[in-house]
Amino acid sequence: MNGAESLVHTLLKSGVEVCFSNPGTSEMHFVAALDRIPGMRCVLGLQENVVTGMADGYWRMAGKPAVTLLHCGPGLGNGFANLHNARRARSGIVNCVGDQATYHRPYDAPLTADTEGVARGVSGWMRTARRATEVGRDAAIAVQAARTAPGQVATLILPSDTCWDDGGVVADPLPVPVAQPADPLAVRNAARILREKKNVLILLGGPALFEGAQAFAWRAAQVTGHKLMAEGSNGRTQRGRGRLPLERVPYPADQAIAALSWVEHLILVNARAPVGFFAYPNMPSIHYPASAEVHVLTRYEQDAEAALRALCEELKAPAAALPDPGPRPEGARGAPTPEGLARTIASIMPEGTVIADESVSFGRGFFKETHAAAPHDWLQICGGAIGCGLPLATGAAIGAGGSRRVIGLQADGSAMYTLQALWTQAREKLPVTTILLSNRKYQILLGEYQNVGANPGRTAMDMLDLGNPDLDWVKLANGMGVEAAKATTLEACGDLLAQSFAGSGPFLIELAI
Ligand SMILES: Cc1ncc(C[n+]2csc(CCOP(=O)(O)OP(=O)(O)O)c2C)c(N)n1
Repeated sequence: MNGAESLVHTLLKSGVEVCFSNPGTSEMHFVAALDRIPGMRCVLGLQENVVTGMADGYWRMAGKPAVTLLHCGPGLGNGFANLHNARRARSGIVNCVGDQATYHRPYDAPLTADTEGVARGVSGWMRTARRATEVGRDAAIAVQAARTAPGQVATLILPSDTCWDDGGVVADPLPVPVAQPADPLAVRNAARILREKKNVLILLGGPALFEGAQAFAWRAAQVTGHKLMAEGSNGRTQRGRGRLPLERVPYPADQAIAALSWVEHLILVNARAPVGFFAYPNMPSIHYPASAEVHVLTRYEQDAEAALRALCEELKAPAAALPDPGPRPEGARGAPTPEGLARTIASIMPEGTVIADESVSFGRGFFKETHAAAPHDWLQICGGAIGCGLPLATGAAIGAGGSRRVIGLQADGSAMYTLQALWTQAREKLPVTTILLSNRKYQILLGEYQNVGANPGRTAMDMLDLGNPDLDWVKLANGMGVEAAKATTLEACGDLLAQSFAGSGPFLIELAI
């Protein structure tokens, strides 16, 4: 058995079933091993940032890692932005990068690069395999690292001779470390703050946004009369009927500061105290009042639901029915508005829909209008590196088992970074409906430009406008094997959504906004 075969056997034995790949010469033995050993679903991405984004989406829905197959430092570099987004979403990925053979590295051949240096910026765990006999062991440790709560990018760099040399040994799966229980002192402290103080905000992030944890958070908030909110960007929020109608910390700095201005105590549950995405002149970096006290109920690696349950016990909080979000919205008509589009989606999306949201500036009104939709999952871009949405939707469709409809809410500028993901959707026949929000601008940056008091002139406009030539998304999608149509009204968009739900494969709606 060679190293590559021991790698594949070990990954399979450790429960890794999907490989998102974009291979090169140094990975040919890995590819050959995948060909010989049955059991791994291999999904090709036509650019590495598609591969890494798919692996992120897969984890968010499957709750277990996929393996990537990337080519050398430059391939890893291409996949960096979506590994960054995955790191911010706290997604687990076994990130395998083939590299120059150990003895070839000193010759400084063209594809030789500082692969470890690139990996360091996004990896919670990293190792370069040294010899074939150790690759199985290294792979088992990588899976364990990827699955260690809350989840992390575990990069295993594989010099090609560690894959082709004989002597591979299959390693047994290592135990998955469970999320740590909350500190009882932190639970008692949170209970005391909630009982004794006023103007307390419980801020939820990570798995605290799953259904079970939400119910306990609601009980604790209800019995003490305090408020709950979600972080601004979240990996996966369970929403819709039967879940909490949570609002998120707004993205624009002024709105976030206003929304949090009343807070005197902030209790964090797998969340971070809100700070600005960016600094702005004369704006504070932190978005909650500087005088507010910050308390940690759980850190990222701790069990949010267990902590919130313990908090309810400490508070003797009785069971409480979740607030009624009202009737399911009706579809809207006419020119697209954020609220109207959200209502249209909410009116028809099936139970179990997964939303992959990279809607950027158009999406800010979506959340409020979808609380009364059928139960669904909402995935956001967490690291701000645009080009996440299409791959995320693709990986999520696979991670969700292939039968749940995924709706991509996709801004056009961001889509252009990783549009190759559409090809993978077509090849894998995935149930993904992309609503391509075509404003032919970098609208958010136009807003930022105007915020500094300037009006964009010709040169600025050339950097913020996507027209001239206009992108034709129907042709782009068709060219990659995805059915597509244009819509200019919400009723047309609703009809196309319904049509796509009736099919089993991908569909793209170019919605002029
Ligand atoms: C990797 C990366 N490159 C560049 C940016 C800077 N950036 C932020 S938003 C944006 C434009 C987004 O345009 P679009 O996706 O069309 O959304 P819109 O602003 O029109 O809503 C750019 C270029 C970024 N955030 N990440």
